[in-house]
Amino acid sequence: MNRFAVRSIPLLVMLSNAVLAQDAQRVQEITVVGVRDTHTVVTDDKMVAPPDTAQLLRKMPGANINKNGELTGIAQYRGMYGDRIRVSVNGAQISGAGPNAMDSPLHYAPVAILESLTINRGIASVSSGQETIGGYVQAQTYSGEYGGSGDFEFKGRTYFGAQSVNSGTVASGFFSLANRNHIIRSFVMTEQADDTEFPGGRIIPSEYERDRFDLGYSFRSGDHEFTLDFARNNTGDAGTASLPMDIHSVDSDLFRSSYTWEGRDTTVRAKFSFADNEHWMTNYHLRQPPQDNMMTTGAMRYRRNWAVSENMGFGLEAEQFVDNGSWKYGIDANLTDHRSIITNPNAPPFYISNFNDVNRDVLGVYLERSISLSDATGLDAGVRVNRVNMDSELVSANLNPMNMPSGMPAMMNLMASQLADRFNTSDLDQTDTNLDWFLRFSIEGGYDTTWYVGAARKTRSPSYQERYLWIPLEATGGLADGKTYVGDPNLDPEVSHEIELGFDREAGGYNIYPRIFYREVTDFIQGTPSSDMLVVNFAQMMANMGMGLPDPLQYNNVDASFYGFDLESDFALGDRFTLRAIASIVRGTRDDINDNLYRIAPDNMVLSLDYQGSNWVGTFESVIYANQNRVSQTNIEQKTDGYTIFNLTGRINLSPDLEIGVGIENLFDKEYEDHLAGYNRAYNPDIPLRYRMPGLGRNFYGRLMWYF
Ligand SMILES: [Cu+2]
Repeated sequence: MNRFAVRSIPLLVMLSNAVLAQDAQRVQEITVVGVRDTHTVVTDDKMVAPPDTAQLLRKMPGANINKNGELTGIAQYRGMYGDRIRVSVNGAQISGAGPNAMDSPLHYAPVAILESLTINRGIASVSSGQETIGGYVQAQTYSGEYGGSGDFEFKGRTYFGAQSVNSGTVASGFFSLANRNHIIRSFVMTEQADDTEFPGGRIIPSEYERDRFDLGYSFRSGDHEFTLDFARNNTGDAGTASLPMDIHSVDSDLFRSSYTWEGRDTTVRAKFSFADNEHWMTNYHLRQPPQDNMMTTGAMRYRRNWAVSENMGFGLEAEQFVDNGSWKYGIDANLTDHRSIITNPNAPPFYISNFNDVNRDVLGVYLERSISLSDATGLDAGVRVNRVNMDSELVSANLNPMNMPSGMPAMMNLMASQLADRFNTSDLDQTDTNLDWFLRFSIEGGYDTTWYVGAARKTRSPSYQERYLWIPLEATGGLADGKTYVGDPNLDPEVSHEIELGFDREAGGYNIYPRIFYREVTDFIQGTPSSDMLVVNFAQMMANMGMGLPDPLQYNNVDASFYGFDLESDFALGDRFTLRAIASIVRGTRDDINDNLYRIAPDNMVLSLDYQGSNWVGTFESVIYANQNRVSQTNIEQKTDGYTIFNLTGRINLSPDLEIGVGIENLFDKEYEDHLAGYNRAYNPDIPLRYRMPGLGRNFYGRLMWYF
């Protein structure tokens, strides 16, 4: 019996007791016919080598990761990524401090504290989040369990991990003191690694260090439950070689609280969260600093960036159970504030007020219905209205720190002040009212098959970078295409219309869950070549000095479509062997011109064979990526070749409380390019500048989990 099975039994008993106890007083919740609409990975059941939770997405149907560093994974789903994917960490939405998403939301749910990661397959309900245009990902961290009696019991889990590819280690402990009414919990973690190896050398810089501390409390009594949690994240030096700078620090305080009341036929959920993130990054402390060239000294091109964000989130929802299903009514708010200032430590008067107190406040209201139309048919439907208000304070810069009367710095400073004047007099205060809806219909069709059809309209207002980037820079939420961009406060929200079809076939030992989808996005926000002479000339001068590429892009509303297919399936081969397959295919194209969209995952498949021993589990896995020739000319994207790598893992339970796991990733040390990892931007003798980033080399890793 594996560890999970051993641990599940008391949980199941507890659950069924709870259900029995509730039956007496609660209205029977009926099960509405539907297909399986989520895919969850439970960390305890899955060997994971990297520290970044986003890596788990690579093995989920339709999902992938845009990797800009070892701790900087940006979720991709069915061709959309970044702010188009709603990521929640314990129900809270976190908008990181980094204008290039160095601290993307999953940065705040490290693998060592992660309990599970869930991706919504296909169309997300409107209650799952405010802007779910591209999908919905949920990270849940350990929170402990209530005890069975009034006596307090001390419990916990330690998690130690190590890997060879970067000499990375992680040590963590989760501790709880709980009885039937209270849980007091805490978590500590420290992790660090050197630069990562690939078959041709090392990725410089890719080292990292991160510490984390959590403290939480839950209280339940009768129908009421209340929770309070605080987390402190301290990320230190962490290389992001696909971006123009590296992380020097990310210091964050995260606070969240929730209240749930389960009445006779109504459940009320309230939640509140607050995050305060501060971030430093530079282009000189982890990578080779700028060197002297014909136009300027290296010292004049040192850059350091201070960026902060504050988020506040609030949600109130009532779910009402009725004879044929349920109703949900809710309101929610997410208020974010960002600031970013770029300086040069060698020339203190130099500064660029990159984002000055930009606000993005979203207020939403929704109504959702789950209804059992008959014994064999079910319908979920919902509608949401979001009001998005955005604004920015006035901006400025000093690009002439020596106060030269003429020459390049004086000229660029003049152009920067013209750009700032133009931005400051434009209509910075913007309000959008966005309407979302969705329908999901399921019908049981015999032969162990449930058919499914879904449709949705989803919207997204522009990000703060897309609206308020006023001077050509690479502050793009982590696009990492090497292009400089400028924003436009007058951008319109994106509107996506999507249909999805599929079925679930669950026939004993053989289960398959395929989906096809098609979506059209009007006013899709994409960088297009700038024709603004001031912007173009400024970027050209920067390029002449050795800073970035010429020909900047301007965020614009265009038309795009996405379509594809994904599936998951499993097949039992006798009692002990299971074959599993996950496949993902997506296309993303521009509809206004003949071009592909940028950074779309290549077609890929994960095939694995599990063996269930008496006290151990083994998995042999092949990960197959096709080449990606459908690249974006607009984003000067480079093609990549396909590849296959093999992985091997094993977990053994030495006792019910002790598990040891070992694994080898990239068994044959295959050298390959990771299409979604961008291009090298730091000096490296092993990888030329602006060449594709390699995938990781052979990696031996292990973990030890001890429950007490
Ligand atoms: Cu950053």
